[in-house]
Formats: sequence, structure tokens, C-alpha cells
Amino acid sequence: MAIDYAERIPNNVHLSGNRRLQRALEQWQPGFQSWWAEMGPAGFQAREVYLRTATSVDAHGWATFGFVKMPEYRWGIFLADAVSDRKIAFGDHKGEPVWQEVPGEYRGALRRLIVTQGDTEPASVEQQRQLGATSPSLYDLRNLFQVNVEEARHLWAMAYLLHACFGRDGREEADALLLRRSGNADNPRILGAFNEQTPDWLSFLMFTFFTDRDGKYQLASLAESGFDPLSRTCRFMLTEEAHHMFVGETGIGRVVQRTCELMKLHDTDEVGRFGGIDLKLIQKYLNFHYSVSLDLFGAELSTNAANYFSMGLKGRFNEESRDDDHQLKHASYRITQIDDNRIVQKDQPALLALNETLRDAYIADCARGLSRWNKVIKAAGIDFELRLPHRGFHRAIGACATVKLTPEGRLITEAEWAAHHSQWLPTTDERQFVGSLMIGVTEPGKFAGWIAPPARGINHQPLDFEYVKL
Ligand code: BYC
Repeated sequence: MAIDYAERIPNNVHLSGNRRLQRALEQWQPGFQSWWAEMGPAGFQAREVYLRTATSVDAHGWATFGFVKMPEYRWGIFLADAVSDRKIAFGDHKGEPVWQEVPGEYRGALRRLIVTQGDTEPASVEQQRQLGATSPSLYDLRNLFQVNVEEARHLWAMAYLLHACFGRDGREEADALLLRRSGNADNPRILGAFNEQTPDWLSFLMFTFFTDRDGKYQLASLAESGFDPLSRTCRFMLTEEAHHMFVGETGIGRVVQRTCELMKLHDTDEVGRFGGIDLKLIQKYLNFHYSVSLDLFGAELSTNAANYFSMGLKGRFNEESRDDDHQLKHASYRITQIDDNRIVQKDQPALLALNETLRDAYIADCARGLSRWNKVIKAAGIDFELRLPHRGFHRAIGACATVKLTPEGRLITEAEWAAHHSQWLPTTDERQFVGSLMIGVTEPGKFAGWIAPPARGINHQPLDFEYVKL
């Protein structure tokens, strides 16, 4: 169904046909707008930004570009088209028709999944709130705002499901999504990484590469859901998510490229005094963001994950193209564990190891991105390789949360960790240094000295296009 923009809440779910739901969402809308005013991007709210808005969910309409003031962005409810005769692809209900209504016995689990997903969306906007003032270019500023408005739309996507499918407790959960705050001691966001700060653009680019990529894998698993409204919602969110990871991958690639240029120009590894970010420091930021993002997949062994799968609520990445029984009652999966203060690989029931299965797919995807950055370094003739640290490095969730490991994966004592962690993770001084490079550049076509320009502009526009009208 086409998106109806004549309505107060743009949608392709025929909202006007359900007055009760429409009223409930119209009551939620002012709270959302206040949240955006209070916690959305600081400054720039009165400026026109070259943003894409979906006009339909098909290939032609989902990316329509034009100038919009952010508070006037048409946030709405967009579901991917229904697949006719869709069947549940996994778990105990495999082969049964997908559910259009919440299955009563799984109501609590489903609500929890939707709330957890929904909570990350406003959290990331809150984390990125202050970055506009220090953007390295108008091109990057526009990308930041595109990411922000779309994360806010993803909040709408989950708030819609809570309102449409869960009655009163759903409405209460949707309200609570607007009340929690990233990093707030009393009322924090649900998952760890979403309470960390995103204080500078290097962190932002790392976040969009590593943390948004968790989003890709979680959304893809929820897109497999037997609960069809969740599946259709997530399928459309995934098209938007791809741009966020593009921002991270190309963004870090441009930082690496600029660093290599400065290294060659000045014949040194230490480019800080020339306004660049050393490859070693980039590696430390990478170590941090990768490890906190790995935590987002949950523990290696999880009965929650097993239940979500057996219930048919959350599948695996590319569930339908996997060649197995899609029930996993007798399958095993090899996971990393700590046993007698040693790191060991052990076969465990595959059903319990689903978080680790998803994490493995994510790790392989991250490695592909790194290999692209390493090509930039190699092409510059520099002998250095960015690496993913060991999966157990700097973890707060799962088997390795109780031990300390080096990035190479060697178990060390607390004392060794205390003596060496500043070699592996950014120190306060290094974070301050990166912060000192963050000086806003707002002249069209100009870029800060720590990042190379991108290969091309947005939507075929030139690099010196005025992406944000200041
Ligand atoms: N932080 O059984 P376990 C995105 C809790 S990102 C804090 O292993 P489970 C985006 C866990 O809740 C994608 N707590 O957990 C990206 C449990 O608590 P209880 C977001 C954590 O349930 C960028 C306990 O530890 N979507 O879209 O198997 C920008 C035991 O753990 C954490 C989703 O996450 C943590 N990191 O797995 C914008 C999908 N990890 O039961 C957006 C929905 C675990 O003891 N969520 N815990 O009270 C899920 O599928 C699952 O909740 C998780 C956790 C995979 C996150």
C-alpha cells in the first residue's frame, strides 16, 4: 500500500481505518516531538537539511531527496509489503502460517524483544546529540542528521507495534521509550553500548560501523519472525540501516586514507601534530567499539535466545537459506568458553548458542569492512594492519566478562590488565586529543584536516553542494 502523507501520521498501514489506534498514536506523537526537541540534534533544528524520506516502500520510492527542517520530517509507519501465504520458517511452529495477531502465550517475550529493539533507536539519537557543532563537513553533517531522523523513525516503527498489538501495557512501554535516557544513572537505556558516550566524530563513525551493524543482524533476525507485523517492519528498517553502515564504513575509510596521506607527506607514523589521527589510535577506538558492540549479542549460551527461536519469534541471520532442520533440537555449535582459567572451544546445544551464531556472522561481516580499510593502507605502501581484537577482549557480557584478555586473546591477570589496558583502549588524553581535532567545518566542499573527502556526494550531488543550509 502507498504511503499516505496527507495524514497527520504518514503510514502505509491504513491507520485511518482504525480510529482507536490512530487516536492512541496521535496521543503519543506530541511526546515524541517533545523528546526530539529535547534530545534530538542540538542546534540546526531550524535549518533545511537535504534528507531522504520514503514515499513508498518499493525500490522507486523509498529514497526521495529534498530539503526539510528536521522537526518537520515526516516520521511515520512503513511496513514492507506482505509476502502472501508466508509460513513460519523455524522453531516449534515451523510450517504454520505466520501470525498477524500476537500469540497469547508468547506475548511477554515478544513485547520484550520489541521494547529492547525500540529502546536502542532513541538512545543512539541521544548519544549523537552534540555532534552537529563539530561536523567535519556539510556532507557529514547531513549524513549525521539522516541517521538521526531515521533512527527516530525506527522508534516510530516499534512504538507502532506496541500500540497496535499490545493494548495498555504496549502503550505504557511506548511511553517509557520516550522517558529512558542514554547514560542516565536513574533511568538508563536497556543495553550497555547505548549508555556509552559518542563524544566525537571518530566515535560516531565507529558506532555507525560497529553498533549499527549489530542493528543489521538483530533486525535481520527479527525480520525472520513468525509474527508478521514485526517481520515486515524490520524488513523495511533494514533498507534504511544500510546507509548508516555506509556512513561508518566509508567514514573510517576516509579517516584512514587521510592518516596515510599525512604519514607519507611528513614521513612519520605520528601524524597527531599534523592534525591527523594515528593508525594506532584508530585501532584503539576500533577495539573499544567492537568489544562493546559484541556485548550487544548477549551471552554465548542463552535460554532467552533458545526460547525466542523455538517460539518462532526471532530467527537466525538468513534463516530461510540455511540448510538444516530449522529447529535445532539435536544440533550442536562450537563456542568459546572459559574453563579452569583457560580459553577453550566446546560444542554446545545449537539452540542455546544462537546469540553466538549471530555474533559469528557479525564478526565475519566486520572483518570484511576492515579488509577494505587495510587495502587503503596497503595501497599507500604502509606496513600496518588494522585488526579485530579477540572476541573475549574487553567484554562485559558473556563468558569472558569475568576474565581479562589481551587483544590477541591471551588470558591475563587483573594486575596485567591494569598495567596495560591503556595500550589497547583510548586513554583520557587520547580522547581529549581526538576531541581537540573536532572543529566544525561548514563551508560547502571543505573538509576537516583529519578526514579525506568522500569519493562522491549524496544522490549524485557534487561534494560542494550545500547539504545543510546554514
Ligand atoms: N547490555 O540471555 P542473555 C540497533 C541481559 S542495535 C545489557 O544472553 P538475551 C541499533 C539480558 O537482557 C540492535 N544487558 O540475553 C544500532 C538478560 O537479562 P535478564 C538492538 C544485556 O536476551 C545502532 C541477561 O543479560 N536489537 O538496532 O539472549 C543505532 C542475560 O543475557 C546485554 C536487539 O538487541 C547488554 N548488551 O540477548 C540504533 C534485538 N546483553 O533476562 C539502533 C532484541 C544481554 O537476565 N534483543 N543482557 O534480565 C534481543 O534479541 C536480546 O535482548 C539481546 C540479549 C540479544 C540483546
